[in-house]
Amino acid sequence: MKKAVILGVTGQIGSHFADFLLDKGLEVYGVVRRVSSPNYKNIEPLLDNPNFYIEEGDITDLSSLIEIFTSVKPDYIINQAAQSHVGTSFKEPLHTITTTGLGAINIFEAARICCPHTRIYHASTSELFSGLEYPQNENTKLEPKSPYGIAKLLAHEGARIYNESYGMFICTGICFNMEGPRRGIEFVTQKIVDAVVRQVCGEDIVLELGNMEAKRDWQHAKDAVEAQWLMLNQDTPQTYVIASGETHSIFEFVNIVYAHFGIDVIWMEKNGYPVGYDTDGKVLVKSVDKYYRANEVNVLLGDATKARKELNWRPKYNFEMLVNDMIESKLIEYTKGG
Ligand code: G4F
Repeated sequence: MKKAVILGVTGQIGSHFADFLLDKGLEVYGVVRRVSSPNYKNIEPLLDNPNFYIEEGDITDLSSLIEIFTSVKPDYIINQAAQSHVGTSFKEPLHTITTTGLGAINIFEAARICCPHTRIYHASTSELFSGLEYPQNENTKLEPKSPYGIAKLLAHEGARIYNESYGMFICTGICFNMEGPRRGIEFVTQKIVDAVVRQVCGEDIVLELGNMEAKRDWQHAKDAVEAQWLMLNQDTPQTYVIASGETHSIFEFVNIVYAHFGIDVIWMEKNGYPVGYDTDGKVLVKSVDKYYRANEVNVLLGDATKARKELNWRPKYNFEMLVNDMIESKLIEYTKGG
């Protein structure tokens, strides 16, 4: 039985990866950081699976990684662990660089010491790009605009250097935004879906957002995981852009979610910020200063031609299916028990 260690197993992508590998018949070791209130929501159904094991460790602690890799002897290491919120990275730059950047180097270093032949997947990101030129592919200039982007650039280049210097197998996915029902509420798609469903269920709240003009290439998390697995099983470690090839603004996303419930949003400007009203003049959504970032990647639009050709990767979800999946899951969550 092949074994995989997943760093960041409790997060959206880590938990989907665990499901995927268990379905493929692998033994999965999920690494979990010790915290006083653990959040196992995404992996709850796996806790009774005889092929799923929890290991306590932290990517910022090299010795914990060495211990895990030495005892498990994994065939695959999947790195999905990070401080992954771009907005937070402006407030906590050093923490972000330590976890997201140096944490990845710790993983490569621990693997070099304990299991240099293990295949590693490293989660890179479209936040490496400036967003000034698009569509973006593997040859687009890397020019991050946030502390998160710098941290990911360190890790991205680290992967290349460990491959070149030690002949390791670290493949890298430059993944564009990955969404779905397990997406954390602090990310914009889930924040929008959550608020709109609450409003539709009768809660008297206003959805507060930041910059609604930014455009993102949103894809389903499950599709991205499939591409990541295909990369891990190539002959050589490569870098691939993984994206849907469509881009939509935050405005569009908001309008589509309301439209799902037959609600037309009427947009106006108040004190220089957009405000969205329903047809009775009630405020549904507004843009507020506190959610704007110090710097922003304005347009992300990925060109995944290389992945489509070399990995024969074909996403199963289009944009509409992704939005519907998120709305339907949220409706089930909020209407359970009335
Ligand atoms: O959902 P977001 O926070 O995702 P962002 O910043 O694009 O980053 C995500 O995708 C990256 C890949 O491209 C990952 F590397 C990263 O880890 C993460 O998963 O924000 C999307 C957009 C931004 O332009 C942001 O400024 O939405 C805008 N936005 C507007 N109002 C907001 C809000 N974002 C958040 N989180 N919350 C708001 O209220």
